[in-house]
Amino acid sequence: MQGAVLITGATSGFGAASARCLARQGWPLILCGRRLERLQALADELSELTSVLPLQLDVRDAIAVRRAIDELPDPFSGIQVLVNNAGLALAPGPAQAVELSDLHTMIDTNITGLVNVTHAVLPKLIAWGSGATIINIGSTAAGNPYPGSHVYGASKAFVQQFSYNLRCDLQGTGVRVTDLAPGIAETEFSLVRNAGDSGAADKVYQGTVPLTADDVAAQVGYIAALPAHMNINRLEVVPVRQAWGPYAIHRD
Ligand code: NDP
Ligand code: 8X3
Repeated sequence: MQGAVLITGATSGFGAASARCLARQGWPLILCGRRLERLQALADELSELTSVLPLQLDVRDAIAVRRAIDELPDPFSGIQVLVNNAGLALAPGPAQAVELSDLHTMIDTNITGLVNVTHAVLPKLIAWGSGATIINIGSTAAGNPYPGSHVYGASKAFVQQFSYNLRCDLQGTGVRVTDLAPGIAETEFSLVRNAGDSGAADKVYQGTVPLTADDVAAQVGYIAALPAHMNINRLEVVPVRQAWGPYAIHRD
């Protein structure tokens, strides 16, 4: 029997693609995000494949998150898989030049929001036991510093270490935890990061072959369906065209 999958950030990008992938695998889906119309449209699209609950939720609101999780109706109350995907980058300039409020929004969403949802869902995952899974969407930015990554990359380093630390606490419960860390992927991510400037967003992907949302969703589907005795601690996935650069040396 498959329990429900709760996906945060299902209105776009990896989250929406993961919903489509997991629906094809027959998982009941709880689709979360702030834009209810998009959630409703996706739920309508997938309703022939599986049962879907659209759930308008801002992950930054701990009280609303707790209430929504505690009040889930059947058949969605038994959660087997949590996909902590909601997140964003803002303010691509240097840390010393950007608005403090943008830095706070990244911390509130990528760190506090992810912790809010995890803490609310953990009792259900532990109750499910063997075969339950948390998939946290991290990033190559967690361990790969670059200009303008400041709080974004640091928030993904938190996601990586939190994932590892959770594994220690969940030892013996059967609940698995994976930090799924993609590299450059074409979604609405760059449009959000560049405050709606589509020219700047398009430039990020120009002349290269980035990952697609479906590429990342396929990894989510793979991890969710692993045999219950296996745990992938971290899965870093990048396009062939993406590799590391040298240290930047400042010279006089
Ligand atoms: P998108 O911008 O396409 O999707 C982001 C999703 O996050 C949206 O569904 C959005 O929904 C949701 N979201 C943002 N803020 C909140 C909030 N406060 N509460 C609830 N949901 C929220 O980007 P991606 O699909 O690319 O990003 C998904 C994840 O992947 C993020 O964590 C991102 O950091 C990570 N990532 C992205 C990479 C890339 O190159 N694209 C690479 C590596 C990691 P809504 O606005 O409706 O609330
Ligand atoms: C998003 C990928 O390269 O913009 O996490 O940091 S990158």
